[in-house]
Amino acid sequence: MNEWKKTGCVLCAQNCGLEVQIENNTITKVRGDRDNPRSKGYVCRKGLNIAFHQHHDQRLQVPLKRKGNDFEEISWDQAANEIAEKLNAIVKQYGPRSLAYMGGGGQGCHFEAAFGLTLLRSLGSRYHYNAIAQELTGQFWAHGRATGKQYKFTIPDEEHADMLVGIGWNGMVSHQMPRAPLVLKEFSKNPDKLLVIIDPRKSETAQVADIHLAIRPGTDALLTRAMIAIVLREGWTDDEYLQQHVSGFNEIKNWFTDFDPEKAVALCGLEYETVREVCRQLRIRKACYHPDLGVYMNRHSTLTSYLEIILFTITGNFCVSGGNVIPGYLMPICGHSDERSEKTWRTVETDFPALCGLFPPNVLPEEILSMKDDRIRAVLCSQSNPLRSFADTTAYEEAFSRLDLLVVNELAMTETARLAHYVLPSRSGYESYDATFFGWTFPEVYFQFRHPVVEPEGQQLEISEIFTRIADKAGIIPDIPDSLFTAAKKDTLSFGMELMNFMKENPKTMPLVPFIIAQTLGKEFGSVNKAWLWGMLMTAPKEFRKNAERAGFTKGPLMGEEIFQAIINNPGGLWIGKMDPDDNFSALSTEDKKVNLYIPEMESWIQELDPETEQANLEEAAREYPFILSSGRHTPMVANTLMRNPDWNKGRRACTCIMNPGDAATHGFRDGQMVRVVTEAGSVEVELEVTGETREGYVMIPHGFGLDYNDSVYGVNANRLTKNTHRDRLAATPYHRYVPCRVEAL
Ligand SMILES: Nc1nc2c(c(=O)[nH]1)N[C@H]1C(S)=C(S)[C@@H](COP(=O)(O)OP(=O)(O)OC[C@H]3O[C@@H](n4cnc5c(=O)[nH]c(N)nc54)[C@H](O)[C@@H]3O)O[C@H]1N2
Ligand SMILES: Nc1nc2c(c(=O)[nH]1)N[C@H]1C(S)=C(S)[C@@H](COP(=O)(O)OP(=O)(O)OC[C@H]3O[C@@H](n4cnc5c(=O)[nH]c(N)nc54)[C@H](O)[C@@H]3O)O[C@H]1N2
Ligand code: SF4
Ligand SMILES: [Mo]
Repeated sequence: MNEWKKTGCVLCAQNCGLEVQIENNTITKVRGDRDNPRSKGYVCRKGLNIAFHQHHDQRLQVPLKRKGNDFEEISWDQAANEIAEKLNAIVKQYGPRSLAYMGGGGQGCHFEAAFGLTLLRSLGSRYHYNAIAQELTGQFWAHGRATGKQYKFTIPDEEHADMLVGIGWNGMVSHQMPRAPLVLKEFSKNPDKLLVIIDPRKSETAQVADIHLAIRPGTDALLTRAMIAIVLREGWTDDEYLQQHVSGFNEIKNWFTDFDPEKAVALCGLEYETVREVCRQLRIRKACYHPDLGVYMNRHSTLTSYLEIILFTITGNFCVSGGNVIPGYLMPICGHSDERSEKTWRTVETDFPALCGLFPPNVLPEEILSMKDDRIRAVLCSQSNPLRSFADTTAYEEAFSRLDLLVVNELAMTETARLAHYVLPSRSGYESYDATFFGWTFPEVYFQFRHPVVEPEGQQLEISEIFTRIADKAGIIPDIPDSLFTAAKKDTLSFGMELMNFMKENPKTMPLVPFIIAQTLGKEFGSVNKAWLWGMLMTAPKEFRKNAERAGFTKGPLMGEEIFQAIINNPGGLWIGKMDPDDNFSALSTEDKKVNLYIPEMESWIQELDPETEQANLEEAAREYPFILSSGRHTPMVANTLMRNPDWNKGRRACTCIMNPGDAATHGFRDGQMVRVVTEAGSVEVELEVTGETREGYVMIPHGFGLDYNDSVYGVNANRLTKNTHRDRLAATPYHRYVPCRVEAL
């Protein structure tokens, strides 16, 4: 009988545990892995179709170099040599600000990040662009002020909560927490638990909610300000908690007093009494919240994130079991960068700072098209398809075609790859050792290091290996003594000792340690990623080791080795730590170990937010464009741009523009007809689907379509309709859930 091999799904951040069967190097059967401690056997339709992601006609096999409008095959040596030479030349002539790295891993393959970043920094640049900076950076920034570090954001501790508030989140379809549909159904069915969903439409998740607040699109900031005002007015603050665990509350109190919550709630299209009742429940229950793209990709998004933190903190639900908690991890998903510091880099043309160490994809076209000398001229792009994924495809096309150097590390010949000077074939999540750093849990700390389950069929390499080769040719990697190679051949213990000695004698090479490990232990292991797992564990911070000790690993110098072996021996995932379940405050990085609520810069933004001003702003947009478009709807037939072969959706209506029956009747549209959707950025022609899944005035098109597969384009590209300059003032995240549009008959 064919054996089941353990792996994981790489199609969304959950990375559910999977078991697969392989025949002739092909994935033939898939099921959820019941032994996986985090996903416990759960799998969705996408995961079951993972073979469509792994095996398709557009997989890249060999390194390619642009030749006119086509590509020619070249050797890895030539590719690494030429790219290294060009990078050095560009940086020498125009300075380090001319180089950007757009990558770091999408959903399931994050091990390249250490190598891409080390290469970038060795060349002097800090311009790390990443998809996280088009959704999460505003939320992480607000958390950074509250918790002390931007990577110390919180997640809902839904397991111990009796109230879950979903804000702009359709977890029944998009997940975004382990086994989300099962968790949501449990909240829905259990009479002791309360599920509140704030969403303009009756989404799949709103349908199972106890309370659905069908908010007017784009007004979450106003609603949250009103909810804080209600809590203060009614005296529903948790005063003992505030005393003990919170700083800065007195400084912000009066931002909410001279404000009319009744009027605000009415403008949000909601009933005051229902909103008031939700506020009361927040005070008396163990309540947690899950915000998502409905607010991250919307008007006032960073402000909304800040207000949500205030609301859940003053009601005593922050950093406590059953509330929102700082999760544990082996490696945080991003860094911390204080935009108030002179040292933090800002973009040259648009003057946005790094948040969480990341720059927002929304500004990259302007940074490339800038007239300034130190504009961006070279981009290293990995595991990302900006020409379909990021706002304003037209701006991206223009910008990317102006680059002196575009290198794309890809599985497939994508829309972005087609514009590249070099396209480098990399191994997929099923051909390599790799992992996600998205696997947040509380209090247990989870990790899964997947093993390869199929062989690469061409010359594909791990991206970490590709970056190491480029760094080598660029002269970045220091001379490595024979003793290190010899020790690597022996065992990891000897190697560790030898590496420590080397670092002591050559402290300047410390930042290059990923490359040094890649060249030595990586060769021995036949995998740079596997060697880097070892490297990470050897340098894991004190906090991680404390958690590991709580989970039963032995304190002392051999702990890293012990965890390394445990991870390698459990390719299906395991618990590698446990946080203190009774004291999440100890995870705070603020000096006083209190949650800080005072962000002085936000005062004026909050004061702008009154019902009159909001009403005027909302009506202004409506004058020219009667509909609001959600450019991006996560349906079970979308997996970002990770499924290029449309056959996995055969027979389904995968890419339509949905419209409410009332609107269709008013405008004389019928289901199935073609319409033109027009925005400031452009227009697309798309099939109309008339359905009660959306509300009046709100139309939706999924993202992740408009992909070219075997010379046909499937569905429409939602990012022809989005303008990259419509963005959050602080984090520059896009307004994908609030795109004013017109719908015309064809
Ligand atoms: N099937 C599927 N699942 C996925 C993905 C996929 O491609 N396909 N991608 C994954 C990724 S990368 C991500 S980031 C997540 C995203 O996961 P979600 O954020 O849950 O996905 P969305 O479909 O954008 O759902 C957001 C909800 O916000 C609502 N909304 C729109 N406007 C507003 C508003 O003004 N206020 C409020 N409160 N709500 C509003 C929408 O109606 C929608 O129901 O999904 C992940 N899961
Ligand atoms: N208009 C609009 N646009 C959106 C959204 C929206 O709601 N509306 N949602 C956005 C969100 S939330 C996200 S997260 C982004 C994601 O956008 P992207 O960052 O572009 O990520 P993906 O679409 O997941 O994958 C991009 C590419 O990575 C490649 N890839 C996957 N795995 C590997 C690997 O192991 N190695 C290599 N070399 N390549 C690999 C795939 O082949 C694919 O071409 O898109 C977003 N774009
Ligand atoms: S929930 Fe996400 S990780 Fe799990 S099977 Fe579905 S797509 Fe894959
Ligand atoms: Mo995302």
